Amino acid sequence: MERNVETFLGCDKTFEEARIVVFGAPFDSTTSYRPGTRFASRTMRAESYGLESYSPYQDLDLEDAAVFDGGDLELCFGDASMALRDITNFTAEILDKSKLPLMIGGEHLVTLGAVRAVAAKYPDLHIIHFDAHADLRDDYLGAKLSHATVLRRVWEIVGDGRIYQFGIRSGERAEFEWGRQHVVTRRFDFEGLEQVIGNLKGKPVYFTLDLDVLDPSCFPGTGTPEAGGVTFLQLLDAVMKVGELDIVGCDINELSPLLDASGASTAVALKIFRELLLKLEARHIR
Ligand SMILES: [Mn+2]
Repeated sequence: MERNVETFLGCDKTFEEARIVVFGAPFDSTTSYRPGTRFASRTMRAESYGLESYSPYQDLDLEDAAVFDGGDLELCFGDASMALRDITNFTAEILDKSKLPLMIGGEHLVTLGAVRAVAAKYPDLHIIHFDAHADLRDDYLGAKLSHATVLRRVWEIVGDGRIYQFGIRSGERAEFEWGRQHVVTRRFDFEGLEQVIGNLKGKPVYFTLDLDVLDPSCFPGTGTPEAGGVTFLQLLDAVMKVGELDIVGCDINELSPLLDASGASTAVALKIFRELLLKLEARHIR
């Protein structure tokens, strides 16, 4: 007999064999509205068996991919700094072995922990950010560490002109004004993504996907839903384009299973997760 431990569907290679390491960062303590994203990774792991491992979009199968499931981190809920430190250390361990980290949030703040490690290895790092929210506040109710400030903190690491945002349709006027000087923001949709992809060819890119970029009609299971989002197929198309780049780290965040009574949002998140994994592995398994 072997130990019967559940992994994400098709993510059952050993750490040594794997090129990609998936792990959960179940943290939601700074969530400004409705919490619950701490349950996303465990729910996605269990529900992943509702999907096929084969993708008819890409004609690729997760069974052929070299992916290790590192499980969920045990993070301190009461202290964002400590939680981020543990995410950074875990991400650095993956990068040290020349593997690609794919983190499942959690709220969006968890991205900062991963980016700290990835930027330390890749100083020329660029960020592609899909989201409904700008996340560029300097503080949220006085807190510097919040899911509403995460891209501002990331900007402090990577600097001007390195962050490319798409789908943004919510934020304070001041965030948008600040953003015009420091980041590249495409409001509402993915127009201009091809040009950005062209400009970033050959550069190390971190991809952070806040699932609330999707319209609440197809993705209601999130803490701060924003009407006017993109469709599943628009997001899939955009993710396929981003996957052409030299992705050195990525995350999918902000699914809140408690707000997903039907389970449909979890299924949407999982399909994007499967397709992203396969796209990142495509050059190795074709
Ligand atoms: Mn968001």
